[in-house]
Amino acid sequence: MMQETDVLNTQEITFNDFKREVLNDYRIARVSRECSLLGRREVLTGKAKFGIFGDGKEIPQLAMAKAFKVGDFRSGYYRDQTFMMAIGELTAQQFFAGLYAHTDIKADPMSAGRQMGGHFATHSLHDNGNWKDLTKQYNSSSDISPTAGQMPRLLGLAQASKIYRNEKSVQNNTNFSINGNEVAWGTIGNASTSEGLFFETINAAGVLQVPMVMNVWDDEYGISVHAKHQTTKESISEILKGFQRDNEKNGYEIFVINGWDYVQLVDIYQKAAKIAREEHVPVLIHVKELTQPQGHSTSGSHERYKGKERLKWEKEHDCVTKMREWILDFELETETGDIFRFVDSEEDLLILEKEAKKEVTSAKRNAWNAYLNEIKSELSDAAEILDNTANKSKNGAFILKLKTDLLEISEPTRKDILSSTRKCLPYIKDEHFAEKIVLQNFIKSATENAYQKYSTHLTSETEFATIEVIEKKPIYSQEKNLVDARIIMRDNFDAILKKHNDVVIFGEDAGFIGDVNQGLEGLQEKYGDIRVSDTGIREATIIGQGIGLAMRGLRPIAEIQYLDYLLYALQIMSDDLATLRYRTFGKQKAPLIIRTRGHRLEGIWHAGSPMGGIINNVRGIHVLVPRNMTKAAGFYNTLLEGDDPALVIECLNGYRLKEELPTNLGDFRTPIGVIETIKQGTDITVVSYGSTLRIVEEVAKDLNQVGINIEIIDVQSLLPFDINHDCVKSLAKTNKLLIVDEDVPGGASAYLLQEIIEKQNGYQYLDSKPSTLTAKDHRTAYGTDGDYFSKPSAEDIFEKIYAIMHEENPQKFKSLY
Ligand SMILES: Cc1ncc(C[n+]2csc(CCOP(=O)(O)OP(=O)(O)O)c2C)c(N)n1
Ligand SMILES: [Mg+2]
Repeated sequence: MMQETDVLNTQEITFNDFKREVLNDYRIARVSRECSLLGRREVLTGKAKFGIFGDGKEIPQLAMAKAFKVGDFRSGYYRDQTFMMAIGELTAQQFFAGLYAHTDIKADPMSAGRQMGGHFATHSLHDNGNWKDLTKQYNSSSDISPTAGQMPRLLGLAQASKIYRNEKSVQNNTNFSINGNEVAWGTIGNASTSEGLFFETINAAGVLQVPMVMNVWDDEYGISVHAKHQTTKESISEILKGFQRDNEKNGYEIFVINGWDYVQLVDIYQKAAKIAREEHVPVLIHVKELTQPQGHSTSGSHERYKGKERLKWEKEHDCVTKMREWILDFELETETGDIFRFVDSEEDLLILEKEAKKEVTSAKRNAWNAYLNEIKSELSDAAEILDNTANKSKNGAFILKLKTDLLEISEPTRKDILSSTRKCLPYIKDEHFAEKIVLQNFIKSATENAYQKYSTHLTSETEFATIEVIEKKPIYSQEKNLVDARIIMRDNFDAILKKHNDVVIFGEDAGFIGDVNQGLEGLQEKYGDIRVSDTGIREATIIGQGIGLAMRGLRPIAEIQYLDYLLYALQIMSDDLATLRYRTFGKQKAPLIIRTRGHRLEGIWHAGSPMGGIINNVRGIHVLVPRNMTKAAGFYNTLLEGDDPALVIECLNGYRLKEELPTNLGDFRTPIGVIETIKQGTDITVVSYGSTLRIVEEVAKDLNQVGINIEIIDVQSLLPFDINHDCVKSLAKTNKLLIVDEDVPGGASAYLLQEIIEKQNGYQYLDSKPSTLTAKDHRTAYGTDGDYFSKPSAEDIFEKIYAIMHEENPQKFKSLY
């Protein structure tokens, strides 16, 4: 039997634990608040460029952190510093290092100074590019600035748990999941829920029934714009009520809570986590009555647009103030009449608050010193070199001025250092002395250092870099086995699904019917509806799904039904997928493969080949344009050996053409960044890709008839393009260049021209003007004639090449017109 005294002791211990936790939470909130207050000052005094902080949102984040477990993922936005601090993934010093853009990944683990402060991340990868054990750490996918841009990826992060729990083939991937118990936590501001991406994600997560907890931090504003202009009924939970699950239908669990109510928040977050984690049901938590004590960001002041009443209300409802009041008022009386309190008097809290302030002040100082020390040492080297150069130069007075101006800058940057030293070079261009070489070397090495800091990790630089994957040619059996090309796709995907347990393929019509062109025919039946699945019509979140799944160790192949509709997904590819590795300094990756089909068909929205638009937007993603299905299948095989994201565009009019079926399906590999010369020739180099290649090949025969022997190069890979610089070797032979594609004028053809003429120095070999032949500026009109008069035809190509030859030798090639 338990004695009465034991009960008391137990209670006492329990209460002490509780008290410790509450006071620790309050301390974190205070530290976070002090960071926001001091952070704003750092921006306003010019030490940092821009500040956007988490003040006014502290308390719900403490509750979220308590419910957040190792293995879980966050996909959130710039208000979440308190959460990151509460899970132990952000210190005050790191917070300031990010604000100052300290380029050392150890100082600013969020992005090595590449992102604005307030964009949070954890490290999923070791330095060598291998995955860490994500089930043993707290995970935050790296934030992006476009509002609601964090939503699509959240869907995939949540869906990964569902796949790991239900799909046997991946249950050995223990670095990523323990029985699918991980919850993906989204955070978003109230105003950003107006974005389509939010609604698309909400709907898709409800359909998929994934363990996602969506948190809306509602402060009634989006910068200066009030909720009445943002949200119907001014309430996101009100309008999403129809998503509430009931006894008959799946849906969401929806909670509404005030953001200053610590006790309720802790309770609700525990409930929400349990529902999502155990039942795999998505949850919406609408956290209302939050505030912005310092306004939206350092770019303006909220007194301009909030009335006195609102400002007063915000002061009273500041969640940290409210928690403080609660701590002071708290009294628990036991049955025996004992009274428990968190603090004896306000004095205790004042001490805690003072300590928090002191901690942040010194963290700020340390971060600034660490940041500045690196620059200072570079600065003193530069000053010394300028001094020595001045001593030797007849323009010494000008150079000394550069030096003194540099030393007078109160917060010097690398830009100042390089700018001063580079400005010195013209002063000494005609002089020769040893110090000049020292200066030149200083500039070279500073530039190389800057490259490492600001320009690396665009694509994988690890041993898994796709560009390093070795080519393997298709092997054919002795008897020629010609098949419809879509069979090659299908059988290769079959081989892929068999070989790679972690591959999942999904898209509109990709599951049950095996895609609109039957490239996945029968594979859902064979591998189950988790590995080959249908999705709703929602391109942006199909990509987001892929990004999230890839970030949790799966190898998704996300299908966008037609290239024309990729534009719906292009924003998320550009802002999120393409920048992920870069913006985390190589600490996160999403090797997502995007499969689509396009180029030549007929119709304004059924013929697009907007390659220039795409390649200009997705640097960081490989863009591959195979001319046939064997090449395409080989690309998928290559990509699965590497760890870069890629877009593969199959030729829509190629599925029914005959190709020979290789025997090494799933194994042969098309190399990335390598062109293929598909016809040798001597007179002109014609560079093309995708569906126009076949027309060029046809035309080559007609040109032969008139004595013109063209060399045809298949680009195959637009990003990266021709890493071995093979095109220029062809130009050295033919001295003439024509680029043919079906993009708009100045689209991908202009890019190819720049690569070949400028980067590969092709201009040196040219005897005539380098040319492009593209589609018209407008989109492709419908029907055979629409196509003929919109896109380059066989006759257009023939005449263009003939005209180039005519210009060179009018006698031999008489004018056609
Ligand atoms: C796509 C996009 N549009 C506009 C912006 C500029 N912007 C940044 S934050 C913001 C307001 C967001 O308000 P809300 O979602 O309520 O978040 P809060 O800052 O209030 O927490 C806007 C318009 C942006 N970053 N991205
Ligand atoms: Mg808001």
